[in-house]
Amino acid sequence: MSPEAAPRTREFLDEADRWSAHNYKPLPVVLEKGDGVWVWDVEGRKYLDMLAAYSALNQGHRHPAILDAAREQMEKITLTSRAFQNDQMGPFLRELCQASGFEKALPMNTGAEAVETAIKMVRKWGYQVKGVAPDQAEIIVCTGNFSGRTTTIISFSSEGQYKEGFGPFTPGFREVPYGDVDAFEAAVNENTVGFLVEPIQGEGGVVVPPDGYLKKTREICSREQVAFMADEIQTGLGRTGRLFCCDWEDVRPDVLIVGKALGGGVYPVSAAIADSEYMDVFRPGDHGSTFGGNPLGAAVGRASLKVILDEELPRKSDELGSWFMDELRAVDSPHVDHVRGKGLMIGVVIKKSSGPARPFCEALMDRGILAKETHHQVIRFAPPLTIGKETLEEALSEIAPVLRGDGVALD
Ligand code: IF1
Repeated sequence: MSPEAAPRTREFLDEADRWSAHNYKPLPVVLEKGDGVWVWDVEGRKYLDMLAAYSALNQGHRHPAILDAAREQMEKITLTSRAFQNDQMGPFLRELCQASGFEKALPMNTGAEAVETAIKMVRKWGYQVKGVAPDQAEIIVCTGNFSGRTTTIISFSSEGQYKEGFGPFTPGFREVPYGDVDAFEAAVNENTVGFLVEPIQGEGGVVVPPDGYLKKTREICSREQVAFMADEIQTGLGRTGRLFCCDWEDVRPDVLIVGKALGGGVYPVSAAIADSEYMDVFRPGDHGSTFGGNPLGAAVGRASLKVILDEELPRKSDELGSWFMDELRAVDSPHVDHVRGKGLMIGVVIKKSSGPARPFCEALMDRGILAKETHHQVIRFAPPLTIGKETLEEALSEIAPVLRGDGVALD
């Protein structure tokens, strides 16, 4: 029950509590409308969305160009399955490959499906091209990784809760500390086919690796014939101030994995992107998905990518993010340990002595700011990249007192 909530909110909270699995602990706010960077709850209260659905809303809520593309496509055809071709998938994949600089893409729906696609592709490449012995392929992953919730993906999670009760696990993954080049180099062996890495760890707590980490591990991958697999599902498509986070170190992955904002907050769209050397291991019937490459998702994907490029969202993220992080660092707070991130992918780390980040998020909600904690101590700020500086300035006037403890139920 939610006794303290307003009547309509309480009604919705209780209904969801009764009928939904309890696989989340969401903030007690029930949203019914979104527009740009703003959302409204069922009480008519307005909030600034500083989470953007974990970077699936880089273009903001209900971007008109993306909605128009969805409406137009819905008047024509929405789903064909891959048993037949459609007139949207080819153009979508061409535009996606041209924007990212790769030869081919395999369209899927959720991020996890694109990660699974990349894992299967690189394993098969390892056997057919690199010559690894059958079923011996290893993919190196990092402590603190998050790449989705499927059984294979949580098999290499370092977070106990994500694995607990879900075994037995998929073998063939080797974990190394994130950011440690020597540990990565030492883990490479003749069976290593891939290195799956987030250029910045999102769920891990907005963890930025040391400068040069991506470049040095990329060089080792090239030397050792290991596929560099960048999970840019959260960091990609402008979030960190470049089109892709790997661009910060001029690193070109062998496999680029995208999702979230590729669907513009309207429809699940993801893809694994690579050159033919990798992509051509797939033969008809090897892999697929009922909805992957569907015309509605492809039309939405085209519009979503176009908005990111036409509105220069990577540049805006870089400029606004730098300014916003400086402002957050300037807040004199006894509770903030440090601020980290790139572009508008920002984490404010709360000192352990001040308790978890959750009460700060609850106090922010009371002031009309929706943000989410990650890994207990980190408040994640990741608004739509369409946000204006004035809006962020207004937000700061609410965020600063909360960071100083105003209205926060400290332990
Ligand atoms: C949840 C986290 C974020 C991702 C990266 C792949 C995926 C994700 C880097 C899988 C998805 C989502 C999943 C969602 C909450 C959210 C999340 F807190 F779980 F970890 F963003 F940080 N790679 N992240 O961040 O994509 O299959 O979900 O489309 O599962 O709770 P998906």
